[in-house]
Amino acid sequence: MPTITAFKSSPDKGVGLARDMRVRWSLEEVGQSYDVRLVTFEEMKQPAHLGLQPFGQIPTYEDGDVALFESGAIVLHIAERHTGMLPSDEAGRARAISWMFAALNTVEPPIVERDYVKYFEADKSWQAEHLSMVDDRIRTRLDQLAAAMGELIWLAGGFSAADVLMVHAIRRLEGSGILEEYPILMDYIARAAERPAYKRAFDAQYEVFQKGSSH
Ligand code: GTB
Repeated sequence: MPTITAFKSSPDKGVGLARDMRVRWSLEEVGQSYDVRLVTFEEMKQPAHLGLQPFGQIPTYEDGDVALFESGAIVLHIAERHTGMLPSDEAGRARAISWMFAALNTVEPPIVERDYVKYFEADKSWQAEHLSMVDDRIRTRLDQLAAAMGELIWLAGGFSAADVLMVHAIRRLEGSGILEEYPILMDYIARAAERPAYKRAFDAQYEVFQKGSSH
């Protein structure tokens, strides 16, 4: 049974924005049970964890001889070893993997940048200007993503690992007001959140927050 790592005390307060959520969701989609090792910020910077995750972050994934870091690599590993998260034909699979990389390399970066500007540049006189520039870059990507989705239900034919990564990446914009400009993407997130596997993953990470805040 694989073991993953997650925040002992998630800064997102259980809303499921930390990247263990995409790993939990993938494991739930394929029906693979898993253990979770909760780590503190201090533990993540210690040699034991750095041996697994050189950047001192969560999530990680261990299963027998296999030790992985980077949520995208973990989701791909899970998708490749089970059915149901990647198309079975070569062309469809390649297309879905392209969308996985697009989520991580093209759509997610300005979204993550937004959080840095918001939280780490709060004392800078140019914060508002920088935030507006980053928001424009985000809108460019969301315009393109919404156009590509059009009438599609999922990004690559049926539901796939690409949807796990894309939905989770854009969910990080919740609360910014930007997502509401994109009904196509709001519907996409709502569809994903209705999936039983998503709900189980969400509940599991929420339970960590609840237990942590009850003592
Ligand atoms: N590229 C890596 C991956 O995809 O696995 C990035 C992993 C990563 O950023 N991990 C974060 C982490 O461990 C947690 S998920 N940070 C601690 C550190 O770097 O010291 C990012 C995250 C954190 C918090 C919220 N939040 O509070 O809303 C959302 C997302």
